Amino acid sequence: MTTLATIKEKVHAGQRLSEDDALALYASNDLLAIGELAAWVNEQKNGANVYFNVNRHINPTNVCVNRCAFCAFSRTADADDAYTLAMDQMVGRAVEAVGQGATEVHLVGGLHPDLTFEFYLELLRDIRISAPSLHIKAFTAVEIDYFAQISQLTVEQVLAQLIEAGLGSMPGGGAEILVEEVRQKICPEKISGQRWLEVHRLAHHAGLKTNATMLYGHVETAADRVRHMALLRELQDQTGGFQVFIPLAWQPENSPLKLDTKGTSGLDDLKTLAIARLFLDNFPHLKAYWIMLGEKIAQVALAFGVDDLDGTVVEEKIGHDAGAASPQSLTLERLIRLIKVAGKTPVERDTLYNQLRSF
Ligand code: V47
Ligand code: SF4
Repeated sequence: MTTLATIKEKVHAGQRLSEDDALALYASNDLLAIGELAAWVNEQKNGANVYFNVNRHINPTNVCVNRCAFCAFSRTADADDAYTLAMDQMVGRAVEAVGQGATEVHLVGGLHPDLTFEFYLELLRDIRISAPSLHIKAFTAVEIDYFAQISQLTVEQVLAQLIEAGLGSMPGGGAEILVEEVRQKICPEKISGQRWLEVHRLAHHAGLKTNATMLYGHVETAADRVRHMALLRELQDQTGGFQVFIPLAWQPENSPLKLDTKGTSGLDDLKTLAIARLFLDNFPHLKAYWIMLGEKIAQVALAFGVDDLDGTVVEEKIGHDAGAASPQSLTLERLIRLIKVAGKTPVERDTLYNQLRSF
């Protein structure tokens, strides 16, 4: 029988936790003990630093050929509120972001049936020319795979052309839960979990750093979450290309998936973050994405093993279309205050976790 005491011993001895250990943590009600252990591990890795960046999200289009059941963002091309931004609108937003101190643009969107791969290459080139100081973090593994399909290129070739055009790193979206039975229920049209991992493996081989997410709080079990994290940990052992793990609390409004939930509980959010910190021993960073968690839980998460709060964001659609109650943007001052009040050191980072300034 795995007990919290034996897990604690293992963690203090630097031993890796098993999937059974992680399940035992999920079964435990001792949230504070789990959090304290996760905070200790985080302290060894990151000291008192809490990272954030100044960034701006741009979602080129909400038109998507997939119909993921949990998603309230995607539209069919003929829907009244379908949109596709023009090239100059997107470049304009990137330039505006630089004026507001941003160092990163986060670019992800739907799988549009008519936009070409060339359109996306041009978008990267134009942003690079007009806003050369911005790091472009763009396109989930799902989009990369789609570009390969529509251009009849291999994923390796797609990545090489994107990098040449200005791609700096990849965000962690599209992972959902990597377990196939869960994907069949929530996103049957999406690439498989194995394909998601393969695209990230190829991105790491191409020299890109990438992030990894986990969408939780829908039909998945604790065992599915732990399997998901085990698959990420395995790939990270092989490539070392992941920077940060980001659990995404599912926002349940306006999507086709109707479940008897008003969203994840604060307890589940904190436990999930803490377990991730303990289980993913080879991930340097753990992000509490305040957009989905809300500012308050994200702040409390800083005492549960979290060392990153994402960024200022500006104009978030994916969570807000699904009812997220958080604001669309946080100012630099507010992020700094949130972190300071928690007794930590706010550190502005760039996308690749280089420290820019601390406060
Ligand atoms: O892949 C979709 C998720 C992801 C909902 O890498 C939802 O730094 C909650 O991946 N409720 C896209 N989540 C967002 C994403 C992300 C966000 C911030 C930072 C980074 C990073 C990545 O959002 C999708 C999907 O898993 N999602 N619908 C929803 N209703
Ligand atoms: Fe499309 Fe992404 Fe929404 Fe799925 S989650 S429907 S792939 S936009």
